[in-house]
Amino acid sequence: MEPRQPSAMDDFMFDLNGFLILRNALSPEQVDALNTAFDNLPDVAPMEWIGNAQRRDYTPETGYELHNAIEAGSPFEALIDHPSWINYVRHYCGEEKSYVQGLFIDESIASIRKSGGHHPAHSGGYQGAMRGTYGYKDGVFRCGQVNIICALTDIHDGDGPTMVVPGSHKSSFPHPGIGNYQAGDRMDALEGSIPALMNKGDALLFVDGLIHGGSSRTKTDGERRITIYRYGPVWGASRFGYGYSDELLERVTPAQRAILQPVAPSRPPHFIK
Ligand SMILES: O=C(O)CCC(=O)C(=O)O
Repeated sequence: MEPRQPSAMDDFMFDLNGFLILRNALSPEQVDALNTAFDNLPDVAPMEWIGNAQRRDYTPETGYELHNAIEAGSPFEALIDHPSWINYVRHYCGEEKSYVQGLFIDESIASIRKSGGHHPAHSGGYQGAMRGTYGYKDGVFRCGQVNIICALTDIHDGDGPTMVVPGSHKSSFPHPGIGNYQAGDRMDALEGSIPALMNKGDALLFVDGLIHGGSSRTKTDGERRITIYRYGPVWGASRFGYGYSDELLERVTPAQRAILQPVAPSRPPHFIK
């Protein structure tokens, strides 16, 4: 598959709203492979490890969140530089036309949400961390972090869609409806927010500085399944300190390795064991 390229309309809408929905980003075969991988994930307790991936739920309400999911098998590895979005994230947060151009993935998550779960509202331009900042200047994008959320199940009303407040990546004021993250404000009725409704295989791309969160999953049966990959510039570091195993780094393609480990350690020969 030829990599998709961001169009002039994509750039316009991303700048305006802070997000895009990439329809049919994953093929039906990739969706099936990821769902099979999800089926086989052991139901470990929070903070337990599965190989080099760790269950680390953001809050008790988010439900099962497996971090460093890239280490959970080949269907997750295939997402590292997926042709449906790799040129988008390079364009928006890859420090194009600079001396440090390139990408790094600092978080990769497999998320399973059951009835009642949600992810609290957070982010926004007001006092936003540089890590998630939105930037465009002198003809280049300079975002700190761009996320790709892939829907592996249909995510319609009641399924707990991710919600965003369009344009809030540039807001100069705090949203009066959001307290602090730990207070767990729900996205559901947040003024100005809209749901990102997706069919399985679609992907939501957004700058992390956009107000966002996961609305309440009101359906009582089934589960919502997504992957979340957070891309940033090559000089970024893993938020929770996860690293990649030597086996993974040796197995992936050179292009994928350049994303997982863009800056290999430089050491004099006598340091190398
Ligand atoms: O679970 C969701 O729908 C949103 C996830 C989210 O807000 C995040 O990972 O920052």
